[in-house]
Amino acid sequence: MTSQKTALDSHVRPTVTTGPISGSHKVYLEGPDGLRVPQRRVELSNGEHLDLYDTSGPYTDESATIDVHSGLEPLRASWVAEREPVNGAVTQLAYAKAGIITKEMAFCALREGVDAELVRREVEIGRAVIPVNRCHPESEPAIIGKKFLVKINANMGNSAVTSSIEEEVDKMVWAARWGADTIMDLSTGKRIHETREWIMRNSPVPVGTVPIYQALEKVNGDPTKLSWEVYRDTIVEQCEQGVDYMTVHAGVLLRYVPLTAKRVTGIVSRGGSIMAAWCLAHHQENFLYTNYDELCEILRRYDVTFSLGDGLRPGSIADANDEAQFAELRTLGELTHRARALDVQVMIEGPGHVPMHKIVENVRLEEELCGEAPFYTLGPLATDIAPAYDHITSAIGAAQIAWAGTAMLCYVTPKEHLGLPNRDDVKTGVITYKIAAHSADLAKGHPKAQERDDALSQARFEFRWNDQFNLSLDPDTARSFHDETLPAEPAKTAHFCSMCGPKFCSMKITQDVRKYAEEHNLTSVEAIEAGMAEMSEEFAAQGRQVYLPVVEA
Ligand code: IRN
Ligand code: FE2
Repeated sequence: MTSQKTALDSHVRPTVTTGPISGSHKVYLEGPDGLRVPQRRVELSNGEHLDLYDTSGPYTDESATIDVHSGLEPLRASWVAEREPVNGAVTQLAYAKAGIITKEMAFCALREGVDAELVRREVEIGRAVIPVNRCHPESEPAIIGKKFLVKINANMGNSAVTSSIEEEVDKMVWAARWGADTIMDLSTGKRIHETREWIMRNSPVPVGTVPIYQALEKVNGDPTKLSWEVYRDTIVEQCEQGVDYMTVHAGVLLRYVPLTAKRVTGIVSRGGSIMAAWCLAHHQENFLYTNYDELCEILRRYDVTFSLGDGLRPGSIADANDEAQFAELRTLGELTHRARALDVQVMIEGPGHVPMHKIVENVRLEEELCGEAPFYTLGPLATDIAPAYDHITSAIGAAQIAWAGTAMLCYVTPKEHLGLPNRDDVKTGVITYKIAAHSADLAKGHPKAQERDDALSQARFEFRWNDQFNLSLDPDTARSFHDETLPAEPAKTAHFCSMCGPKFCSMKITQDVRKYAEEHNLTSVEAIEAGMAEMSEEFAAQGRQVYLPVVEA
């Protein structure tokens, strides 16, 4: 398994965004064995600072030289090279089972602020995965599991009708900058291999793909022409390039396809519909299912993580939690246990479109059937009625499903159901999903999550406007909204904003109450009472009139 890297074409000239995010700079948390975990330090105007989990890679490090034509430094190359296999396997799962804490595990532990033994243990029992293909040494390891910070994935990739390699590389760097923990290259158009090579060599985050898309391209888009051989060659090609996790729709069994006949939206998964078409045309069992052991063997050699696809996920509120969906989930459970026995890491993909009252059942069933393998869901959209706002309809479901135990959320952009997302849509999708993920982290009581809320709230209360912007998920937009009405520099310390103006700012009034209390040696409640007594005396002195008499002109 010698990875022969295709040289990156010099005719392709992507421009990627570099430089720190406003108000912050890169620092490294030093760990044992020379481990350096990147963090983003937000410097505050009161002399304090806050260090944040950072997915942006070297692009936000001012001291790093970025050359997209040679790609990122292969950080993990020596970690991979110096490691002996255990029981013939080189996967994080095999090492975890053998009681070994790998550098990747130690890195994740430092990154999450938890004990390395917890990381090892969660990987061992399959409740967490670390998607790190040996051929993607440029990546900074991240752990996906319910005991850790909720992760988000950003999809990108060209289609037959739109986008170029330049745009997709730019989107990848852009998504990582705003907080995408992984990205998926879902290219289906021209130059799929080359686009992926560019993304792999420059991506600091794990990269996922859906290999059936490229396999279909190889048979000129006719699903009935697909075969295990074409698929197998595609998988090997992608493993060699360094893809860290792969969506595999092996649970779409022939006998489940009729269960979708009466659905409002049938089969909405691209991969699911391709496999269903193949099964029906040949009247044979899904070749991903019948060749599953060999598939496991291949993924195991590279430590590629399975993302078992939800080919029969509901595509509408009407179809949520139906027989087809749960039949497939049961098969995914069987496949999870088979992969784990072969030391291959597994995540499970989930819906889709689900109304709020049916969300928790999805998590409960997934955990029961799939031995708590990390759940990775696409939203779900909590309602179907808002195309153009589906980042929001889906973030409502995403926050809830993450709170219930989903480990990673696949973002949905405002273009969902309408078109290919552009760079602005990518940012909107990422920020929206950071909100959902972080809200779940808070609700789950993650020890570090609330630090950021508290720091931001404190800054807001103390009218440290720049600190408030810099602590936010999107400092640039927060600042520009503020500056729309109060652009002058003194407004950055003013004790009000243009929403309520100086007289009606509740925070200013609270501060005045506290100040009055302090000056008069009262508690705040007494201060309010005392202040009211003063006011009522004034009122009485004015003759107790609520409305002032109209002065005739
Ligand atoms: C995530 C959870 N369920 C589906 N997804 C993502 O949907 C999957 O990871 C991939 O990025 C995308 C398209 O999958 P289909 O439509 O081929 O199933
Ligand atoms: Fe949909």
